[in-house]
Amino acid sequence: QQLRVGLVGAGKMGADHALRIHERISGARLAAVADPDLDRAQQVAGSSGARATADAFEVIDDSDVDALVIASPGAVHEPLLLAALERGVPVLCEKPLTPDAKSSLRVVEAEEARGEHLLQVGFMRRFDAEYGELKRLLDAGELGAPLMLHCVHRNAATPPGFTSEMMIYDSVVHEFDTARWLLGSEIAAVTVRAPKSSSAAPDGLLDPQLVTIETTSGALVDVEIFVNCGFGYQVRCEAVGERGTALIGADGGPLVHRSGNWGGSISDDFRDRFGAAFDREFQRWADAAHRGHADPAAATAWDGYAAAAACEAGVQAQATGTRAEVDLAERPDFYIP
Ligand code: ISE
Repeated sequence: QQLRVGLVGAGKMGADHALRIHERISGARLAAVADPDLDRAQQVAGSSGARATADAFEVIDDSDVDALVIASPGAVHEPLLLAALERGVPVLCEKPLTPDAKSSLRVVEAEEARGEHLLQVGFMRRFDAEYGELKRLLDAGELGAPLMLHCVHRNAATPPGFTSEMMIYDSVVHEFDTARWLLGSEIAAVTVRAPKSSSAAPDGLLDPQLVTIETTSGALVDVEIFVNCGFGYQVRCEAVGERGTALIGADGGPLVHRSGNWGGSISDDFRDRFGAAFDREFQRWADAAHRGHADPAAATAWDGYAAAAACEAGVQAQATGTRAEVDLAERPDFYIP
């Protein structure tokens, strides 16, 4: 019996995930697609045989749907997630869980009240082979106690309307999650500074920025976020421990010599750089959803909430130019692994 997946949101990520389910994930098929733009929903449903509708709740309440992928904009996630929890189906929700900490906490509380782990947040880096190896090195103590992470997060260019705040809550949100996950610690405070902006950045965008993250374990994380770097999509992380360091995201792949040049190539966007991670995330999610719950390796609703709280501190630090502390609720036992 194949897992019948309902997809809510048929934009860039939704379309990519539909293709992934259709072509690469075993044991799952696309059963229904919702998007307020019905044409887009129909296009994404395409040849998969899935039904298309403009109404997300029609898909969420559909008894022929066993599990949901939510890939609509974060601003509309809360009511969708609450309805999915009410129905009791497993959900893979693209980041962010919701756009702010308060609404994320309401989702956390609703899941806890239901008493089942049904939600997971699409922080795909947790499924990347190199991030996985770095996590293993840190957990095994092979680098000694972790002291710092040096992170680089670059995009070739921004879509229209991308703001300085989005560089924190849409981009650096990944580093908030990976820092918490790699270091096994919550985020205590955030500081944001910026050099003069690149002349390639759209008017008014503070690009690049330098974000410093303090964890409750006493580690420091620096993040260069540069979203109009021009040359491609690049994500690096170097962990510094008491006895060693490890770097991931260094350039790899074939070294090509051609027409007076040597070198390699670079991904142009995250769907390429993290394609294998998304595939792994989805396959594991589908396997767990068959058993009626979220994948225990994935980011939970609590992780989504903690990332949202860190983003709020980050946006505040950016606006004020001073250090902002993260205001975090107490973690319920339900979310302690
Ligand atoms: C985008 O939403 C992502 O999640 C990408 O991984 C990130 O690199 C980009 O900056 C975000 O806008």
